[in-house]
Amino acid sequence: MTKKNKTDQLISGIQLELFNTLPNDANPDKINLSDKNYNGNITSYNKFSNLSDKTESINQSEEIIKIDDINGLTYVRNFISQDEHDILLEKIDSQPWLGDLQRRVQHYGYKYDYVQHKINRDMYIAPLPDWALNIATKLHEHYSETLPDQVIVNEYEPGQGIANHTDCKTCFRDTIISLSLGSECIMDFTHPSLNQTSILLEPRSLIIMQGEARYNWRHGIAKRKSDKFQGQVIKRARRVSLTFRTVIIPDYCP
Ligand SMILES: O=C(O)CCC(=O)C(=O)O
Repeated sequence: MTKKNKTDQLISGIQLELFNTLPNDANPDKINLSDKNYNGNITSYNKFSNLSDKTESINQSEEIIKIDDINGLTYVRNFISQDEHDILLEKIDSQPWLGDLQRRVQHYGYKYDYVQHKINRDMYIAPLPDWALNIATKLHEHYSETLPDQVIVNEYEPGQGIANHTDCKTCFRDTIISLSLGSECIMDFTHPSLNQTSILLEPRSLIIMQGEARYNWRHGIAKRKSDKFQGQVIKRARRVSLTFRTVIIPDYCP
C-alpha cells in the first residue's frame, strides 16, 4: 500500500515539483533535495511509485530524478548502498586495468574499439562476471528494456575526463547507464541547438541516457581537478564509473 504526496519546493531559486510515492510508514521528510544536482527543472519521485513487487533488493532511499530539459535523461540517487559501493570498488580494483586510453579502463562482455567505433562478435570476451551481471540484472528490471551485456569501467584521477561524445549508435541499443563510484564530478550535456546542461554525479548514483538524451545529445567530463557548481568549488578525487550497454551485433537476433 502506498500513499501519494505532492510538494512544491523552492530550492536555490528554482521551482521544483516533487512527486513522491512512499510506503505508508515512510517519512517524506527523509527525502533531501537540498543538494540539488542540476541548474534546471526536475521532477523527482521515489523509486517505489510503480514497482511495489520488485523492491526487495532496492535501497529505500533510492530516488529517481527526471531531468526535464533533456528528454530521456534520468538521474537516480542512491542506487546502491555505501557497503555495496565499497565492495564493488574493491572488486574492480582487484581486476587488471588496461592502459590503452588516456585513462585506465576495464572491459567486460565485449571489448569496444574506441578508435574505429565498432563492435562485433570477435570482440566478445566472456559473459559479464557475477558482480557486473547482478547490477545489469537490476538495471534491466527497473531502468533498461534490454539486459546490458557490455560494461566499461573508467577510472578518472583528478584532471582526467572524457571528451564530449554520443555513444556509438549502431553498436549499442537505446539505454546507456553509468554508475558512479568514488568522487563526485560534473558531467556536461551538449546539443547542437540547445543550451548546455551540467549534472553533478554523486557516488552511488546512476545517470541514464535514453532516446533524445542518448542519440541527440553529447555527454562528457571536462579534464579538471575541481568543478564549480552552483557557486561552490568541488575538488575532484578519484572517480570510477561503470557504463552498462547492450550491444547490437549485426546479423544476430537474440
Ligand atoms: O564516466 C562516465 O560516467 C561516462 C563514461 C562514458 O561516457 C563512456 O565510457 O563512454
